[in-house]
Amino acid sequence: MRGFFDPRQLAHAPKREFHNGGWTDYAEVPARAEAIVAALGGAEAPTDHGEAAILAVHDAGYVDFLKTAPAKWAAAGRDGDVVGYVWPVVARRKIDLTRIDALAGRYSLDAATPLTADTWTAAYWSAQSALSALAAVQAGDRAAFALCRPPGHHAGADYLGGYCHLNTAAIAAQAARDAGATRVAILDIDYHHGNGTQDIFWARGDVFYASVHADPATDYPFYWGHADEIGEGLGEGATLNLPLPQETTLAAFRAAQATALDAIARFGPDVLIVSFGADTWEGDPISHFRLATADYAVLARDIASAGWPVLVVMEGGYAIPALGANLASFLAGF
Ligand code: SP5
Ligand code: ZN
Repeated sequence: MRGFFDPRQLAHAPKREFHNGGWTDYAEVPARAEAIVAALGGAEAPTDHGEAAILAVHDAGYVDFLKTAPAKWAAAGRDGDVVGYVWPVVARRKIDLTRIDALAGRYSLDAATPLTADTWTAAYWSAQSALSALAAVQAGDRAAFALCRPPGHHAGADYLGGYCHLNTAAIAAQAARDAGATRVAILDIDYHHGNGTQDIFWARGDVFYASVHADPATDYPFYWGHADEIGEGLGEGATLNLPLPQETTLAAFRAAQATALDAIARFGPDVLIVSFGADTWEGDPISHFRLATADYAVLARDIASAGWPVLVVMEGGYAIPALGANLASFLAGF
């Protein structure tokens, strides 16, 4: 299977994230991608498909923020990475924001996803890796892999969060639609619910979003991913959430994924995009499921047996010594 990755995706390296009331080392480190590239024995450089496919999903003001916030932060005399500390939760007003702190709150979901001067470039090439892998599938490959790092599924049209800036799965889904696919399905099997992807396609019936994830009652992102979230308007019934308890093992995860695949089969996609996270692994440092390395091949075979063309985009997974083997197991299942 072809795999895509650009070394410029490594440049994004925030120092720390805010978690449990204090600053801690940033978990979404460049070494994650290096471990995966090593396990794959290399990856192809993506083609530059340009910014239009990104702007087909993301708000122009948000994209401008990603590009310019680090310089504004430095101009305000700040050291370190850009991070918000005030969020416009109540009675949001449509007003022009200029202060960097106002922008950082307006365009973010959490304080765990700082921006550096290199974030835009890394996120841009992460999106290009997704678009290049999509092109491989459009050219006839049955499956292709995009080593998207930074990841994407927590990022909405106009906000970052959960280590994500550009929603690579959503960008690929929209690009597939714009290239003529009538129906696109996204299966999200990262440990965390993909709130950004759900949000982007919430009111649309042409992109089906199904997610198997840790119950938001106990896990990030807390506010989204409950079973009663099914979409709205034209999108009613095109969102499917299958939350599972901490300590879940293969049997229950596989059954939930089968439920998702049945729903996707009823939807009838032209192409399937899999948001794959290896943070469901039993030894993941920030997560609490109990999948074993060999389990990923089982899950992948279940997906592949449905027969749709598949684009796999990388999301989370933080146990670096096991990351390459977990990803290799999953891809081998195809
Ligand atoms: C793409 C993805 O998997 N994002 C996950 C975001 C989860 N954020 C909440 C948990 C953060 C825990 N961070 C601990 C860092 C220890 N140094
Ligand atoms: Zn995750």
